[in-house]
Parts: sequence; structure tokens; C-alpha cells
Amino acid sequence: MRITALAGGIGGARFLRGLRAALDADPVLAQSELTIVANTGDDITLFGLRVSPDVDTLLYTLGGGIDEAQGWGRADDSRRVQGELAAYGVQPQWFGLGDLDIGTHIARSLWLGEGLTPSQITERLATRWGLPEQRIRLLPMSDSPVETHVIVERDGGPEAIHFQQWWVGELAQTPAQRFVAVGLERAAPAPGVLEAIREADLILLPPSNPVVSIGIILGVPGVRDALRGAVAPVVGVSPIISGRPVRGHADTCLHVIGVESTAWGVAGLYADFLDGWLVDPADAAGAPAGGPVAALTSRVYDGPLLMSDRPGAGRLARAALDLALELRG
Ligand code: FO1
Repeated sequence: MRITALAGGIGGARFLRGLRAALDADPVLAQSELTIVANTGDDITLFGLRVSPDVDTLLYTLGGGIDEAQGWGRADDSRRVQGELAAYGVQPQWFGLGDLDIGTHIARSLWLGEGLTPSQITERLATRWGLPEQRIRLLPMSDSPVETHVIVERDGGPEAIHFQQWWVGELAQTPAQRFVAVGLERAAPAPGVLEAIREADLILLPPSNPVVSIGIILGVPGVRDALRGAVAPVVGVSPIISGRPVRGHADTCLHVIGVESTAWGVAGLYADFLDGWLVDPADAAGAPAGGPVAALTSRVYDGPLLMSDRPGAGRLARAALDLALELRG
């Protein structure tokens, strides 16, 4: 079975680690190949280094090196380098880079300088983290640089800031007018991305941020059309439970784009290609009676959608897998 997933950082990575465990535990599905298309709109250059947070969170989570409490960065890391930078007055300090994590950013930046593409670099990094042995292929959504910016409202008028400054530095508290994914319109899908969608047997959307993670991947020219034309059923997991995000500030992002922060509001963003939608029991009652979302096969998950531990993420992934297998027939 060939399974393709589109993913952002923490929520996507935990779901996909659960998916790999669920596949491995199933004698029929254990040999399945999992291809992950990662959002790179969160990428940022800091201290002269290229940081690719969602790719790295996926690498570390799937490769066993993640800081489990934070959900990002390396386990057992220290902040000596950033402490030195602070002593020199080097900014920014609102984005925490651990020493081991900086190793990844140095390697990425060196290889970019040597002319390697983000796809080639991701392949190298994935090899170090043992992803091929787990039958996982990690692809950046594009080799072209894309950076999500946020137009925020300041006293002096609107200002464009990097997504990470808004999300991490300002905790998504600064009122935002809109998101602008710089470079997205002319970005080409990375090698293998469209094929992974077209040739998949099942396609899954983890509970990643529908606006600044999945929404950005969908904006890469050709990706949305490939999903619309895919033979495989596309099954998504709601990132919203009772109006609240599974992680992060997805509710704030939905508000910025004028979409209701509900499981059903998010389904509406995917309705042109989605076949199945998994929601929390708390959201069962709110399904619309008509329109494209009502036409989807929605399923109420038999348990809390919140991935509070690894077995919980595995059970959720198994439920999404079962819905996709059922829709495949
Ligand atoms: N998230 C934070 O909330 N604070 C941080 O200081 C921070 C640093 C960081 C460093 C490397 C990395 O790969 C991720 C990091 N994140 C941090 C997470 C990340 O920026 C966001 O959660 C995602 O970009 C949103 O998907």
C-alpha cells in the first residue's frame, strides 16, 4: 500500500509517528510505503542559517530525536550557542535554537551553499534519522523558497512580518489582517510530490494547521489539482475540537481568513477533494445538513481526538486508516 500524507509540524509529526506504528502493527499493512509532503512555508533564515521547522520536527519525531515535551527541537539539547549570541547582543532571541538543532541548520545551510536542493538535503537528513529503514519518504513541498508572512496591525499601520515572528515571537496575539505566502505562486512542487499524490492508494491529512501548514502545501501550483484528480480516497482528521485547536493557534489562523473555527469549517476548506473526515465526539452534532461538507463521509472518532500520548496517536491514525480503507472499497 502506498500512503501519502501532507503535514505541518508537531501535530502532523505525532499523527504520522502513530500511523507508522499502526501500519507496522498490521501484518497486511506493515510493508506500506509512507510518503510525507512537508510544509516549508514556515522556513526562516536566522543567524545566517536556514531553519526548516516542520521538516525538522518531522525528522526528529519520526527518527526518535524530538524533545517530547516541547514537540519541536532536539531531546537533551542545550542553549550554549544561543546564550553566546545573546551575550553579543545578536538578535532574535525569541526563537529558541538548541545546540544540537543548530547542527542540522548548519548542515542544511552548507549544503544549500554547495548547490543541493531542499529535496536532496531532506533526503540526506532523513537518511541520518533512519526514515528510509522505516519505509518513510519525506519530501519538502517545493524546492523553491516559500515564506509565509503575516500582515499585522500596528499602531503605525499594517506591517508584514515573518510567520515565525508572529507565531513564536508574538504568540499569534497581534491582530493579523492576512497571510501572504511569498514565492508560493511561482513555486513548483518538489520532485515526487505530484506522483506521490497521483499514485497513492490512500491519502491522509493529519490534524495539522489547515491555514498555515496544509493550506500552504495546497497552494503549491499543481498540488490541489492532483488531489482533486487522485484515484485514492483522501481522508482528513479535524485539527479542531469544540472550536479549540488540537495544537497551536489554528483557531486564530482560521479567524484571520474568515473561516469558522469548527471541525466543519475546516472540512469546508478541503471539500473539493476530501472524501472522508474524522471528527471528535464533541463535534458530532454540528455537521451541516447541506452543501459540499454534508456530502463527505464523516465519522465520529471513538475516543478523544487529542493525541495525548503515543498509543493515542496510534489509535487515531488507525481510525483514519480504517476510514480510508473503507472508502477505497
Ligand atoms: N516554537 C516555539 O513556540 N518557540 C520556539 O522558540 C521555537 C523554536 C524552534 C526551533 C526550531 C524548530 O524546528 C522549531 C521551533 N519551534 C518553536 C516550533 C515552530 O516554530 C512552530 O511550532 C512551527 O513552525 C509551527 O508549525
